[in-house]
Amino acid sequence: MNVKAEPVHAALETIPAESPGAPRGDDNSSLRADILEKLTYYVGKSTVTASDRDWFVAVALAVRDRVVDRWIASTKATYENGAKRVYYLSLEFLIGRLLFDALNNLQLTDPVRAALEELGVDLDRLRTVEPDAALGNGGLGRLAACYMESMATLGIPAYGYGIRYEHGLFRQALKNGWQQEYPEDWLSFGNPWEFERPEVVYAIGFGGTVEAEATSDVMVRSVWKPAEVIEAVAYDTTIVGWRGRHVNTLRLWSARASHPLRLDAFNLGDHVGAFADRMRAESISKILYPSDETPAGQELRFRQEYFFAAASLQDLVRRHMKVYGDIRTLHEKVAIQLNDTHPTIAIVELMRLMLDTYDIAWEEAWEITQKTFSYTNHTLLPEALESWPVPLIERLLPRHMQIIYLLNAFHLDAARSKNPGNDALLSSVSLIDESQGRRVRMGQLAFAASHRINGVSALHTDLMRQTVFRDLNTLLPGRIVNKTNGITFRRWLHQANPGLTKLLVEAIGPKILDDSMELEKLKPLADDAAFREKFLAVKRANKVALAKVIQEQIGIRVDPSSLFDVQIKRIHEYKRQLLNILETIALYDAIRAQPTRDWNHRVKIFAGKAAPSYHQAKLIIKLANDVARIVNSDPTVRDKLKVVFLPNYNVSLAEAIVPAADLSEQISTAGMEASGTGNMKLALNGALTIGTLDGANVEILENVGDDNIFIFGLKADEVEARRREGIDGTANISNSPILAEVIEAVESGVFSPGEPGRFGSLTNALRHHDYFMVTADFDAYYATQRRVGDKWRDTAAWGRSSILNVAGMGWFSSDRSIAEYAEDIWDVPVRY
Ligand code: NBX
Ligand code: IMP
Repeated sequence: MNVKAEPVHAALETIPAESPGAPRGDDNSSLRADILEKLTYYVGKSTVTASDRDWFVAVALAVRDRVVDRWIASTKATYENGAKRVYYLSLEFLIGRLLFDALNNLQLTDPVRAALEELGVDLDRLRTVEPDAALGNGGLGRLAACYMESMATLGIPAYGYGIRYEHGLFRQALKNGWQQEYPEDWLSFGNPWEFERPEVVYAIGFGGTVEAEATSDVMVRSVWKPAEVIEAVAYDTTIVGWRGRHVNTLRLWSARASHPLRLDAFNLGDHVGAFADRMRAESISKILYPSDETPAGQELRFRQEYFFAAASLQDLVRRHMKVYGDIRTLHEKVAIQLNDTHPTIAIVELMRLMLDTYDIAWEEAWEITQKTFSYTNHTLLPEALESWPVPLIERLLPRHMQIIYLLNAFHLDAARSKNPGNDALLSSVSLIDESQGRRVRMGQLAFAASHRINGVSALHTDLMRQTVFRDLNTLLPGRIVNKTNGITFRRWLHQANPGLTKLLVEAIGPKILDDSMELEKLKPLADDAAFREKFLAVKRANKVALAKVIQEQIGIRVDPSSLFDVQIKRIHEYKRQLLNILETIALYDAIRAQPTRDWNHRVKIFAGKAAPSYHQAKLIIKLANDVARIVNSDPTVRDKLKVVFLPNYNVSLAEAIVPAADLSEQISTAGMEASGTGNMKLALNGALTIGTLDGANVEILENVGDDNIFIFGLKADEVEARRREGIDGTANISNSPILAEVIEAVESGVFSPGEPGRFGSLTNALRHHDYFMVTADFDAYYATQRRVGDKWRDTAAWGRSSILNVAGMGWFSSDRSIAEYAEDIWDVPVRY
């Protein structure tokens, strides 16, 4: 960050005197000396032989030392003041790079840059050698990362718990326009941020039997005797809050065999077989499941879920018992947030620990559980709601299955007595689905065990109440609350867009660095022509930088004065990249029909990964690339239209694209995108949104005003009504000459010469099974894109709207979201 951020408001708190390490200086010469020391004695290289990666490690270690002082102080303070702790359980943390997070939040960017300059090393080059920690699929995982940063910023004693996947989300390459997946290897050169904790290790059982043991003449306790035991080893990463005020822990678990090799087999000469158990155990933390929105459904995935839930619970219960010595006070000192249903088995694990280890009576155990847990729902798509076959749970976790049966019996009894004779309600709230083999519904279980269940945008929360959780909401009213998502401005404004941040600080003062609502002060400047010039100059510089990335990555030259029209997110039918591609083709047809008209110049920028087994999504990627090839090589089109698909979308690529976007495509079928967070990042960086009334777009509209956003298309209730009428697209297509021509072009092989049938499954779905309402929304989308084009011609009007977007986005800070969770769900204080 180039911003000179004087800590005028919240001055850095001094590190407590009893801080164990020698205090490390933040001046250039101390930093330079420390970096050199790390390079020499930890990396083992001289300045002559050091590679960029060596320098990166040396810098990371020098910065990490400065974090650790604060980390130990924060942890100690939490112990000393008996504060309630928040545990954020998530199977995904999509963190990205950490160097600039730490530098920026400790205000060390400029001193480290200067120290390195004296050593002849460029900090920005080092930045790019850090691999992304891609331990997540998309929005859900990135949200967890933003929330960790905000919890530290707000001084909430919080732990993130997850899995230390050896391989994060796959690397995407494009081969002839087809997605290819390659394993991701972020740990191959080591990870300077993590602390291995070989002494923090828990036994995790699987399989086996449950036996009844008499504990007295009248009491019997269940004892689970697992057949297989795996070890969970902790790895800690520090999470630094803004201005280094507070530092939290992200604790990720790695799986290890309890017996690394079978000596008997080894001695008999079976050198490979001797390691078989080890391989099997370690497979649990090998790889992140790359499917989002559809549950993976495999046994290994369920083992991952239990592995990390059980390790996390043992760890937090140990910590609680160490300090308070009484499991009955758990809910007073601990709040556990479930990031979607993936960690739901933790609920049953806590019940098991209380019943079988601590001899707590059922009623009381269940009360403590409900007061401790809360659950965030991220999707309503029925196919995305997680459920596990009863026989699988019975086999892997026999004691847990018994507890689930008991929970369900009590739960259904309560439901029956409140709603006698209502069988439909009973089967809808049941924890066990009987419709397709018996399966445990993790959403229902998470709901029943939580005092709060939250949606991630206002619309999504309303739809939760009306659809998936309608009956549960009647049975257990008042638990559903809305906590609209947010993003951390430290990463998505200060770090990603230093140019804009600097301008904002100059224009409205440094307070914006601490209080996102200060951005409102920008509003009057939208009408100030001189400010608009400066603002657009920053955007222009960011676009030049992105154009360079595009040229380097895929060899396509784009004109930075074009409108950069951006759709970056996972590839999904409901997100409707296809709608965008069809409009691109329509625009291409129009340009070819009248090549000499005074067209706006546009660059359509796509990026995103498809789940490896998601056929239609992969075909959409291929279509985007085929359209790109034809359009980009058509001499009649030239700079009027370029289509770009950037491979391997990840957090770091997002940080390059977001500040350079003019138009943000948020065009999901209404009712299907729970919130979206990319929409917030793009608007915060001055992109105007073209979008449906879906997810948090609704709240973006409210905050930026309807003159500064392009809303189109069916609303959620209209989508539902249309679907009831049928989802054949034939009439929509025949009523839209433009769309008809576009689909015919695709079907006739214009973009797939020699293979006209290539996109048949996409076009057939459009014609006869248009569940995602692409044909129904096409004309509205096309017309709205023309309004976008008209506005773009009026630079002053565009600049004004762009500024008003930035000005209106303060509410979308994850500090606001987390403050709401703290107050309404966790009951913990926040410190600004
Ligand atoms: O969570 C996303 C939603 O689609 C977004 O609308 C929302 O903004 C975001 C944060 O609330 N969901 C998501 O990213 N889901 C997954 O990545 C996912 C991963 C694994 C899985 C199911 C869903 N089994
Ligand atoms: P844990 O909370 O037991 O996982 O320990 C994590 C870190 O917290 C330890 O390495 C200590 O630095 C610190 N810590 C643990 N127990 C105490 C305590 O009782 N007082 C202050 N700090 C503690």
